[in-house]
Amino acid sequence: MTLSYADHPALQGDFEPARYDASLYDCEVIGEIPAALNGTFYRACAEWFYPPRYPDDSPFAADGMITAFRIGDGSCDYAARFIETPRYLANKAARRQLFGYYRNPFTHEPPMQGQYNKADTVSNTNVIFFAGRLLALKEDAPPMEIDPDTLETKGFFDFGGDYKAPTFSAHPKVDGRTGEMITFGYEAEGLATNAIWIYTIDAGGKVTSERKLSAPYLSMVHDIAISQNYILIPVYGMVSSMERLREGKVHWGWDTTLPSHIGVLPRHGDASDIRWFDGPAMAMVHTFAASDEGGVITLDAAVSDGNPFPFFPDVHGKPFDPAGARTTIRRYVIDMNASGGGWREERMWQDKPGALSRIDERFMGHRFRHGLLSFSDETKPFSGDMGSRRPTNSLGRFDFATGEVEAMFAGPEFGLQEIAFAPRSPDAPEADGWVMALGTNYETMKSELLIGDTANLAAGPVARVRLPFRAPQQVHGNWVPAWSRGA
Ligand code: V55
Ligand code: FE
Repeated sequence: MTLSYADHPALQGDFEPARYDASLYDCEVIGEIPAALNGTFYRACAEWFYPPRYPDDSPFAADGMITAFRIGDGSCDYAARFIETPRYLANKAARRQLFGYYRNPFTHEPPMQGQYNKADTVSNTNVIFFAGRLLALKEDAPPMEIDPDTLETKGFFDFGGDYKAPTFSAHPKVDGRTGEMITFGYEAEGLATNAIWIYTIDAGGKVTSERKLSAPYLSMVHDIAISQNYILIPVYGMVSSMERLREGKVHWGWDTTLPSHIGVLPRHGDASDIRWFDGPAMAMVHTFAASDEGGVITLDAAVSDGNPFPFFPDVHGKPFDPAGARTTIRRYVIDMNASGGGWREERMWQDKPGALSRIDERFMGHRFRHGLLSFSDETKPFSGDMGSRRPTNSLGRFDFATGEVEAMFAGPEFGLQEIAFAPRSPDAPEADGWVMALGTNYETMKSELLIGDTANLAAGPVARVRLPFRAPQQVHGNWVPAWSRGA
């Protein structure tokens, strides 16, 4: 049996699989890690332990890994570990990839054929610390609990059986003041169903409500937003059906002909209180956050007009359009007092593509002013080679009130992953603290964690934590302050 990645053009260079667990005490640091920075930067990563069964499969089906940068007293220790999902363990036992296309159980090798949810999830999308537990998330299955210290896999977690949906979003929202989680599962009544089940879970981990919705049509619901009074649910033309799954296709296809929708559910209302607003085709894969006042909701998000994912083909056979995939920051204004069912769209920051959008999460569900993002500043030099692609090279703090951005350029050798934000103290002003992101140094092809201070982003990184190898590819990650773990 051969095991090789050579036939997989997408798994070369920076994307060559990092197949190892790792543990590294006291990393090399250039500059100085701020003495007051105390906590752990957890990253959820996607790495093919065995190559995909189909070379054109989506990277979303790569195995989940968790990495941890533990920072305190100016030092940093590093650890990385594969998540032991049932799929990862079955593949290891068979010494090959038993599973077919992303979220298509009809394409799995017998005896895995037809098995999905807990059987074929890769738990690779996000990692959060909530109610005393570290949870790795993937939107096609329940959370996977991970030991926050050893990174060992503990198993699926369903909040004592009170979380009933078979799926759980990778982007739950936690109210920055109350600590309440608003989360959901979609395809909640089985594969290719348009059921979305919304849950609230209190800060102690107790499920406090369940609401069952039907979307206008089945689409990827990767992220939602919460404001003070509402839950916002975007639905857009990333579609699926049992028919396409039976035909042996990758789960999602893009359909430009469909209108998009935003569902508005009162945070404390019933499922029947949902109102669906409609607009032209767009893809709102990720949101920054939302806020409302006097019944007028503003929802800020990085949005594209067309298909953002080249590996999810157009259902009408149109070729992939890179221009349509470009995300820009937009504000959606929804007036709950108006009788109409539309929204007003304002385009806010148009010249910097690839924005990975976050806010200071202490302000989630409340009035906020700043976005925090990784982006590609195409005016800056790049000393590496990515072919026609341009690297994500900057971390920014965007001011929604003025439209201004302050930015930290990582340096010409770096390609960055998603930003994480560490508040300076529990009650520091909004977006005041440190930003960080993992980067590949294209001169060494090794990874570095770059840390900047929001007080002077233009000065560049204050510390570079250098790993003697390339770390796995991040999807999403979060800074978990020591104070939030009661440490
Ligand atoms: C996304 C990512 C996923 C997934 C579904 O970025 C949507 C969107 C990394 O996995 O499974
Ligand atoms: Fe995401």
